[in-house]
Amino acid sequence: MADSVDLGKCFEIINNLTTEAGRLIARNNETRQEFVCKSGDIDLVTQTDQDVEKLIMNGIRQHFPDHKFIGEEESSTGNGVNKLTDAPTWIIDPVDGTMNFVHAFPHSCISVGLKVNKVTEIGIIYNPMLEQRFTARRGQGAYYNGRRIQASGQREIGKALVVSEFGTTRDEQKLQLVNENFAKMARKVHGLRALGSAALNMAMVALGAADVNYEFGIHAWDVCAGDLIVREAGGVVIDPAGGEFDIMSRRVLAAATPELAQDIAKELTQYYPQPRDD
Ligand code: LIP
Repeated sequence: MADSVDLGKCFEIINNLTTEAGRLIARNNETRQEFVCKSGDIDLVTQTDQDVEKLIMNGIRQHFPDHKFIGEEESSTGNGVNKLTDAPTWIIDPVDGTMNFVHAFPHSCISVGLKVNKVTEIGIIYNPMLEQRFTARRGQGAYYNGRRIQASGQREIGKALVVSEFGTTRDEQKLQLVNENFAKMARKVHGLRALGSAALNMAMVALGAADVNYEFGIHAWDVCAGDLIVREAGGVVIDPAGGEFDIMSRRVLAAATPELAQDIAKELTQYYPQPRDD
């Protein structure tokens, strides 16, 4: 089916839509934003999240009426996460890093991936406040504002800059896990950062700025674009226990090299978030 999808046109359209939606996000990021809570008191949604998701979905529908969607905000209402099929499916996080956005901290992004036959063909991560656009098409490399990028090549855990997150839940068991892993990492790695956007964390691995990103509790829309962008930049994306990455598992580990990915996997205390995205 990939042959019957005009991926060049898809790429052009999503680039344009993210630019348009990015203007809205950047304008609204100038002041702190009102929000409502979703699954808990630190899982937030704003009017902008909803407006951007609609803008992107409607824009895609105009050109590709048969395409399907898995959108963060649509998934949190009604029927939950749509099932991933072989049909061309856009996986969308309209504002990844909503907590940052609510606080006018200029580090959030739009993250969009396109899957055809369940294979990711296009990935875009765009922070409109800082004009950072990460893009990839399968087999064609990864780019930062149009410049080809490469993961760092770092193999040594002791020299690795690691990014991870506290996540969007105060569940006691999850918080203990996060803190346990942070403590383990702090003893072993070069540096540890938590910047508040799962998608931008992956983009930093692709850029060669960070060497590792792991997180338990992410969703498909947080990592779909990042998975492709990291791999196209020569990095690896695996399950945090060391096996194959499963986009619906709510678990991710991205790294500059396979050796580093496996070393980090061995260190991590594992956590299997429920429910999965499928
Ligand atoms: C969130 C990320 C956050 C991460 C969460 C979640 P949202 O996305 O930005 O950094 O820890 O797992 O993915 O809710 O802001 O789109």
